[in-house]
Amino acid sequence: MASTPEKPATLSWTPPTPRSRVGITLETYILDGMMGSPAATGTFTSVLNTLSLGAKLITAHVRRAGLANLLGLTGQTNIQGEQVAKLDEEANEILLTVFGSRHHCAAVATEEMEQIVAFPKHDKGKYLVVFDPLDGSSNIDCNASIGTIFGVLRKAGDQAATEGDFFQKGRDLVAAGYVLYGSSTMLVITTGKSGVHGFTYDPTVGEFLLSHENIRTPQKGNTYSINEGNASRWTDDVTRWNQWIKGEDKESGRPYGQRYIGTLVADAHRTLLKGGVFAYPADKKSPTGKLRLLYEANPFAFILEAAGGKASTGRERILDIQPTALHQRVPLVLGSYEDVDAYEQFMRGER
Ligand code: AHM
Ligand code: MG
Repeated sequence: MASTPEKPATLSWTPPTPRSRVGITLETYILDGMMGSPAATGTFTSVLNTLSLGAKLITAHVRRAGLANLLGLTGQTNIQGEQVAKLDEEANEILLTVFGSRHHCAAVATEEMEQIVAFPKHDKGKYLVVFDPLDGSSNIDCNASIGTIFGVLRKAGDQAATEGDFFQKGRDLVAAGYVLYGSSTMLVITTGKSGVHGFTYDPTVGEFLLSHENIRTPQKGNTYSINEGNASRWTDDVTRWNQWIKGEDKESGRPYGQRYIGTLVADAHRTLLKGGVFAYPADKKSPTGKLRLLYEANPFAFILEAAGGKASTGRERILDIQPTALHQRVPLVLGSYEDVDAYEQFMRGER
């Protein structure tokens, strides 16, 4: 008589290798404390989960924009004097709604509104959030990549939040990240020392899944990213750097190739992954630069530094700047450590 094979008492399971960690969602990652942040209390986790919810809701709108009459302009201009696109407004409303309905965030500052928005009854909330709800507005109508940028700051005390509470240096951010609505939607986040991690959205299950663990920016790249149409407005030092980076020199890998999308999230994301340098310098038209310190430059500087790269105005570290206004602009140069270093040498007149 054939004997029945004995069933093992336990089944063994080996955790998947990093490349196949398909079961790790953003929520799990945050909850497990794998980001190793000492600030990862329940409320901090809740802020990050709220951001994730906001990103899912915005991605749903972005993906349907052409069908849901969400392309085009609202006819309004924002406080920066820029035309407001319908998706700008939608994305802003979504983030105000998700943060306004949780108690952990006392107030937010957004590119779309002149003043901060403090949430009544959330005075005891321990966090402040800054965001550019929809970056790259000029790219919406042509189906090119757009994004959302965010930063999380701590709030001291139990009193109602004021604008001054937001004037913290970028190095004091407790978390920063962005969402890129590209060929897929990706959320990249860091709490600083915990490293930079990327999650790709799977629309079939409605989750952000870990796809890029511990992103490191190459020490040196081979592309530069700048709006070359502004060349006639540049200062001499920027012009000299630009000519140098396009010059022929086999040893240093020049000329660099040029890549420019015109959406900071997309240009900085490519630079983060592949290395090289992105620059939006001050020029004759924008004497203090175009990009905004609180919700564009600081989050990206925080991310690039956490990934081993560098971010500066060309003359000083972005994360050391003391903000004095909510919508303050700064020149921004970010990317591979060596490439940003070379740019700074031109600004100091050393090259
Ligand atoms: P936005 O936040 O209103 O979309 O503007 C910021 C954008 C950045 O995404 C991008 O880096 C820059 O403006 C592009 O500016 P330009 O069109 O002058 O090259
Ligand atoms: Mg922007």
